Amino acid sequence: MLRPQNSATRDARRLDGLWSFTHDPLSIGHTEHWWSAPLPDAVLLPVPSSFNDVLAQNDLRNHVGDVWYQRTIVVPFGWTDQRMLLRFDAATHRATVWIDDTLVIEHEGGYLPFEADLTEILEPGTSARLTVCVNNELSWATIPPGVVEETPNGRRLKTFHDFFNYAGLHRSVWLHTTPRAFIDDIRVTTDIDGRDGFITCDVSTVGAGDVVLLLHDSDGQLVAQSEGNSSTLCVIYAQFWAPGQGNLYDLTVQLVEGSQVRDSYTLPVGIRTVEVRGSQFLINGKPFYFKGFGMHEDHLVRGKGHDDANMVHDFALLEWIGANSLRTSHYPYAEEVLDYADRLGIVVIDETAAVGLNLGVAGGLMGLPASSTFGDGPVGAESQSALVQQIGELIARDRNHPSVVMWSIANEPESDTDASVAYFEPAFAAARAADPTRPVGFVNVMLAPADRCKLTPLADVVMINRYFGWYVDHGDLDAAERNLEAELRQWASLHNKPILITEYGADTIAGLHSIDAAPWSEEFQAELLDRYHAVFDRIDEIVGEHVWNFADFATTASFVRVEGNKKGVFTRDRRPKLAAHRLRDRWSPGARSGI
Ligand code: GCB
Repeated sequence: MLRPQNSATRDARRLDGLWSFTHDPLSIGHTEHWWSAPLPDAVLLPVPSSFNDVLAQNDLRNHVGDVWYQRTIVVPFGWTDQRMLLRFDAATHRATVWIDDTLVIEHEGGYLPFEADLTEILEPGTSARLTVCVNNELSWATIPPGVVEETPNGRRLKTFHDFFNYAGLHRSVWLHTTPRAFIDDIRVTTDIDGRDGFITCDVSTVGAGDVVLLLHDSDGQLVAQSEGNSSTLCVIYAQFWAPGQGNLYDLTVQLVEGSQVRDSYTLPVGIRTVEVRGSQFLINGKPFYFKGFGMHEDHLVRGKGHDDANMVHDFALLEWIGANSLRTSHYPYAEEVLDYADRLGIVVIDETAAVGLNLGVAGGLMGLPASSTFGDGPVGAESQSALVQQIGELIARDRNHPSVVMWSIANEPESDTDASVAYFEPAFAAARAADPTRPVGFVNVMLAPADRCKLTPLADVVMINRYFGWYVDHGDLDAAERNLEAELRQWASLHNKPILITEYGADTIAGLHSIDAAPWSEEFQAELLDRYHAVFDRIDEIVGEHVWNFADFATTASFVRVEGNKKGVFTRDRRPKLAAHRLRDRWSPGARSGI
């Protein structure tokens, strides 16, 4: 599914703005056919945005169930003889969509796009009522999992992940066209030989016409061309995409019939290679060291709603601090983020929304007996096929982004049981089948150390989250440094793979200072990071460090959270804590550490 774009043959209109909105605490919208008339008790709510924090209403913030969005769409006369499509960049976690009284599409999975073909439904030159029911419930069958509980105070959603369950229309909604004969999909893979680059293109089309490929460099010069649905373009003396160098070419794909261009689509392409060799992670054949963060799509007021200003500012802070990479913890981010990472040369680990598939973590933290997640546990075949489907959709969406260098199948799942292997084998297979060019991994949790983790053999890279000094050895940085080093050396000796530390950090209240670096103070966070870095610098197999987290973020309330998770090195409104300056000293080009 190609993203909407304006081209000589295509029209794309964002439907963003204020939509009619109502929430449905009694779950009566479906029985009352709310799609067939103006929504009852509607207010105006911005799209894109999470619905939770925009209005000052507690019941809406914590609402579990359906919410309804509605607006009028106008179809231009000029769209006669075009295919007309309605696309949602995301609806969290599931959506049902009507045009007037006709149900046109349903989709499950809160962070990936879907679209309905409305060609037979819309009439150019008329308008129509668009209604969307978005539901934010999770279950054992969904990715991520959750449980809806009935309480005397209403329905509550119990989640097994550490971020607020923001929901709604988080990303743009589009009404767009393609010609009747059209370019359906494009897949590019790239290779390098010396100073030359190769772009292999596989194009699928519908309807009559031949495929023509034109490649322009950033000055607009035509540097290569070819014909046919499958072909390879060669770029002599190519400008490669590389970390810190977002060199892109414009690949224009045309569907041509005689002398007529029937359809035209332009895709930015970066030429680069990714490879895991022994314990090294190579980009363009050179060892790469990840410096950066696990992040969240999380901002004041708009929650997980995408916003270009916030995105550009977050990337500006990444540049300021000297980061070269990020992980889309713990779900696929807006495509705008990947586009921008492509342009800036920021390296991305692209993660699914499979977070919370580990009942041992909840039990472990609460001192409860461990219960199994898979096998005898509650997570079974339905969840497994939801994950496989999500991996397919994720890779179909993101495979052409040069910034994406690795797929992360899951964050901190149960991984020390045979049942976890049975659950994840099809997920790894699906990722490898959909994309043989990128490494695949998952993020390991402390409960499954190197000698017990059974999923690591399926992965190309070891990605681990460790909280020595915080959740264990709390406040004791000498013990933390010792135990971290012992554990990392065990990983290095048992698995011949690159090791990337995908999370480490400490909750820190901005403005809290302490001479003796007490936990929660800015000094403690900075010192904890220093101690970790000293260990990383002593172990050759470590290929990167992603601090948890880039910024403070919202979570559900809990006695271990002070108005959210405070492990950010920036506050939620993006002010640097002491640790941010410390990281900048370490990461900036030319800094002392030389990593
Ligand atoms: C983790 C999780 C992350 C949490 C973090 C924490 O291991 O992957 O989602 O937010 O720990 O701060 O507890």
